[in-house]
Amino acid sequence: MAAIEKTYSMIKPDAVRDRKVGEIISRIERSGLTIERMELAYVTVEQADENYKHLKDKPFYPNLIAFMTGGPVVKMVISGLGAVAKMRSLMGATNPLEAAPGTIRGDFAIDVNSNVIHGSDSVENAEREIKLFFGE
Ligand code: IDP
Ligand code: MG
Repeated sequence: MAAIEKTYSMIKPDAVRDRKVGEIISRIERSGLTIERMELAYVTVEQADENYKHLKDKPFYPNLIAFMTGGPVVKMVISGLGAVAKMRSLMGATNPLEAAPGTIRGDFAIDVNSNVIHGSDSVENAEREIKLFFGE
């Protein structure tokens, strides 16, 4: 039985630039999840480093940090039954080439370098990311 939990998500700079915010938010709401907090803001280099520290050794890491700090994102705290897994399934696979049609990445993203949306992968990481991006 799924519990009510919180997750952290952000609409990435590519999707904000391309005016996809409204469509993405309506999918989240339509799924039954609740947007508890939402803010348009720039991610700092420090926040991007912390959020993606598991990828520090990857060749694409410098590009990832530049991409994530290169324009505003929409930061969100989202709550609901099984919110972490539900957001991950709404988002689709990390690589948009593998993301199913009907998922956010499957429908809006072109390649893995700019894949439209972030979502926490566990309840523990969600708590950490909410503190990192909303500061509490
Ligand atoms: P996730 O965003 O689905 O949780 P992670 O493996 O945590 O996937 O990777 C974080 C982010 O790093 C991805 O969303 C994507 O922006 C970027 N990324 C992951 N793998 C690649 C890659 O192979 N090339 C370029 N960017 C990547
Ligand atoms: Mg991840």
